[in-house]
Amino acid sequence: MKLFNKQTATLITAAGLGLAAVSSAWAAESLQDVMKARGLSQQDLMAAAKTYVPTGKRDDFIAFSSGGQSGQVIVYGIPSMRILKYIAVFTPEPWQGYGFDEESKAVLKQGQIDGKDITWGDTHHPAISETNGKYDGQFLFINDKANPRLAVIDLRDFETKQIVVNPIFKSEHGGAFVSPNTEYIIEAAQYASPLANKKFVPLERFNEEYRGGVTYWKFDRKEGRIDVKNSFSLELPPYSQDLSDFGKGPSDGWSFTNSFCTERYVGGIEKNRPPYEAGCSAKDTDYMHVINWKKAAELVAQGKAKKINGHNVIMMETSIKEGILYLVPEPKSPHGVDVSPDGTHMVVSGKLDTHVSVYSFDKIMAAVKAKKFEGADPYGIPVIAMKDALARQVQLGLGPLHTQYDSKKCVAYTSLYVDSQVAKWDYCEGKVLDKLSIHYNIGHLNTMQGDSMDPKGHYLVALNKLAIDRFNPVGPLHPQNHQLIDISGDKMQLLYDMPLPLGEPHYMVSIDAKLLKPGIRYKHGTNSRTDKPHPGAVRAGEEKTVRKGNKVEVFGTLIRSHITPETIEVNVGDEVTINLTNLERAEDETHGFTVSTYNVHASVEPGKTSSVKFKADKEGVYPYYCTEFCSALHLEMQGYLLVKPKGYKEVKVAAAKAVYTEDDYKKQVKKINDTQAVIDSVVGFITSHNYKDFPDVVSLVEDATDQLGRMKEAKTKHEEAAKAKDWQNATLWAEQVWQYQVKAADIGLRAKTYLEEHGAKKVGK
Ligand code: K7E
Ligand code: CUA
Repeated sequence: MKLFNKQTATLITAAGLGLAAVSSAWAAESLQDVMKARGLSQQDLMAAAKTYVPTGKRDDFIAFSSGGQSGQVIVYGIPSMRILKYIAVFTPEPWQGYGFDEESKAVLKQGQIDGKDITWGDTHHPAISETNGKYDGQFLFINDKANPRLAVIDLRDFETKQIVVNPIFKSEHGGAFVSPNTEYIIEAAQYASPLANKKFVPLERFNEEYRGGVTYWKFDRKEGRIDVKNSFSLELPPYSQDLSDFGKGPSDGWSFTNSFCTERYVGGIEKNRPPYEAGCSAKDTDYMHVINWKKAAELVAQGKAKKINGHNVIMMETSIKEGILYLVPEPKSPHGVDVSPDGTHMVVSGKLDTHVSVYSFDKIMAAVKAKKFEGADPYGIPVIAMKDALARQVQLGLGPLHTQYDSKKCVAYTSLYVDSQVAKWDYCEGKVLDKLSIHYNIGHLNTMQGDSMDPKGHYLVALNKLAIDRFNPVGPLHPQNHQLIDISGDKMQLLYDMPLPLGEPHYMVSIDAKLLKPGIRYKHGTNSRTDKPHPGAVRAGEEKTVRKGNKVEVFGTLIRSHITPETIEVNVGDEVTINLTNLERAEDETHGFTVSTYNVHASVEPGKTSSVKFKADKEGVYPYYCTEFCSALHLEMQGYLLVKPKGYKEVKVAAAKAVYTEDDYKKQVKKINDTQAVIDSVVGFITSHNYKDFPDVVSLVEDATDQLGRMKEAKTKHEEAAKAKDWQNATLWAEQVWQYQVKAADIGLRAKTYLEEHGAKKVGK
């Protein structure tokens, strides 16, 4: 092949040559040399081998970690611990256009509280949707503790689709956790407050008027959205409801929420009272709430709920009368309540106790059935005696917090915050199997799919609170430390430290990568935040600008390497909306869009339509451009917004002088012919193979055909101009033909490489 010019040459090199030099240099060193030079032990090497994912290969599991105060979700691969994405949830995220385009602003707006924007979140617990208690890879949910909200993320495109605000809480912690068929997503209050919260209530009225609760958000799987109207809550005492979990298998229909500060202590060092910490841990026990949520849902359907702030709330009185709410004592300041994969046991840790308590669902149900209670709490909720609910208690160490399960029967892992250890133990026999020190104070931990009915074992990630001296120092604020641990053998083995520089990730969930099937493009003209056709979408050739009064609406398109329209002319004071549809079909052909100084940005993936809106409040010249390096001519993907002053009169400007000659034109034509030869050879390769068996290649071929289709008009124009000896226009239109060719060749080469790498077969004519 002989083309050509710089761009195509670069494409061809990238497509396959130029690797030979690297591989020979690699072979000259021995493994021993590297170990010596880098001071690595055999064990280090083993750990590296267990985590290294070679170039081009993928991870076995995908982790969704809470991004803590960043209000985002971090997606990374296991075992490589490579970060793949930050999903924007409660906080604006410029790359994805989140909070900078109109579609995502509408999602963030759903999260307003009392009419105020809240542009951050304290995310704690992500949850993957389940079918029959097993992960189905369809949706992800995450809570915001600070401003009681819950978000829905669709795993078809990893985008946040909905934010709901809790109508009766002022904080929430025990969410998100899903019921075995994702009928409901649970959210439990943390810090009690008056439910209606319409008026001031003094702390002295805490016991009487402050309340906790749990909310069951109804999830409409078909719509992929929370059904706010059919959601409900249970009013609970002003204990600090903490974490929750849903029953499954035999315990399906029930949910469990632990609590602390059942002392109902309200602090007040200002009034010379002992501080919160002292008052909130004075008693030896707190309460686990045991709730029959299926029956609660029926009560709501029967109209037995009260409306508070327009939301269904089952009051304590009703819950007690109908027998859907019970309490079980749990050791001092508990944390975490984790239902075993078979649904038979609930494990609660005592932060200030060295034990974990394993409760038996059967025993609790037997006590409920026999109405065997040791008494009632101050609100009249029946209390089941600890001994009538406990299967066993196991001494694990200091500061147990959270528990996860292995694929091996009866094996659980519990984080020990104070000891900075992970304890592996048998919850059926009640014995410790192994302990591993980690760095440093561990909060949550996660085993692969370890909170579903189908745990996979293999790895455990310790989500550590403090990194202290583990990484290169970056100032007083340190990253968080996620440590990867091999749990496939009898002894746990520490494999890898990953610094996470994005808020304090409390909890993380992980899923077998095979269960995720995200799309690579949208149906033409989709609003990705509503999953519906975007009213601003147009097809190629339909682009237009519409003015109504002082409102200007642009209906444009994006395709390598062109923004249509190329100029937008408005008058100062106009309200401008720019809708852009990405016409590409090829995988990963995203275009970005911004207009200088108007604080707008959109990330427009293939098929998506996004819009940005602003007031053109100052006359002047504002370049707009594509922000994503999308092709060799990405920098040329540009245009101008021209904001004209009031009363501006068009002035005649002399046309630019011709600079191109007949010679230039002839050179262009030669270049076109040479390039066409390359395109023909690539097309020959593709069509002589079974490319139709590869949907990704079919998309690329469609894109290339698009580009070549656009060539015809430019070709006619350069030929006509040449006939008229207008060498200026002839040369420029010929250049445009070549531009289309280059783009088609770029796409064609990508298709060819794909076919070669995926073992496409030759087909007979
Ligand atoms: Cu233990 Cu919010 Cu789940 Cu933090 S919580 S660790
Ligand atoms: Cu499109 Cu850069």
